[in-house]
Amino acid sequence: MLTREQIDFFRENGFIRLEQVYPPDELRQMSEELDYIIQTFATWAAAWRGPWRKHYVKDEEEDRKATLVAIHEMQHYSAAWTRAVTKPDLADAVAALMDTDTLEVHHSTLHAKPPDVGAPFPMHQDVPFYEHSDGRYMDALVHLDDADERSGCIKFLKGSYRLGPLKHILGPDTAPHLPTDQYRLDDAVFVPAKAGDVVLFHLWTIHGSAVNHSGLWRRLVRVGFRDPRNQQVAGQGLGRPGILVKGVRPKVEGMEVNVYGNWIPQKKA
Ligand SMILES: O=C(O)CCC(=O)C(=O)O
Repeated sequence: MLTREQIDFFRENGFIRLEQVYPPDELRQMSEELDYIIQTFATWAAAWRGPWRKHYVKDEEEDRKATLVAIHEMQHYSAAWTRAVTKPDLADAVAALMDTDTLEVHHSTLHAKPPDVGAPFPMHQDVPFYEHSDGRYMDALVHLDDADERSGCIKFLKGSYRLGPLKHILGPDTAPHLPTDQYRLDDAVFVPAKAGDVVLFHLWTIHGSAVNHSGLWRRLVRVGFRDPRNQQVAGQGLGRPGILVKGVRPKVEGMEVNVYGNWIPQKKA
């Protein structure tokens, strides 16, 4: 269980690192099966693009080489990952921070930065990727490798979740991001973590990360959790019910399950 200090830290800052959520034996299996997924199914051309990137790389060569390996829904490829995303201790911690009695897994996404060339992420909130009606949503970054400033660990703007959902720069040629002159990676605090640690943050916490200059892999898997009462408006996983990891699914007014088991707005009588 979380301490009062941990809950207060999260409320103040909008993020928190939990140490050693996954013990070495579980982590070893997650790591091996993740490598299998990376080699067999993942896309190696997933680096986020856009004009913002020139503020995040040192020169054209670094920009050209920037690489991100990504794939969604690790639990569709590996039983170790099904256990990882539904881990009761993690669900309890997220539910305590969200102050809810019911919690649903919304998605999982791999972000693996290869040695030396791992791509940067612009400052952004995750809300443009999976817009929800309110703030009862948290992301968990499950660390497979030690990550520090040199390997492009996650960085947050402290307390920024209190700004609420912000308007992002969007478009066909760019990943969603916030204006680079107003929201700077240099102003963010970096949160180094060890393999087995989990970094939790609120859906509205502004974050980003730098190029991996370390010579080592920086693999992490983001797992999104929501209160099932918080209805999705748009984006990744829209209409797809997730696995319940705490409590029971409450009946949500205005939504019904269709014949295929997907959530759809209830038809007006
Ligand atoms: O993997 C990273 O460094 C950034 C992750 C991120 O921006 C996200 O999960 O939304």
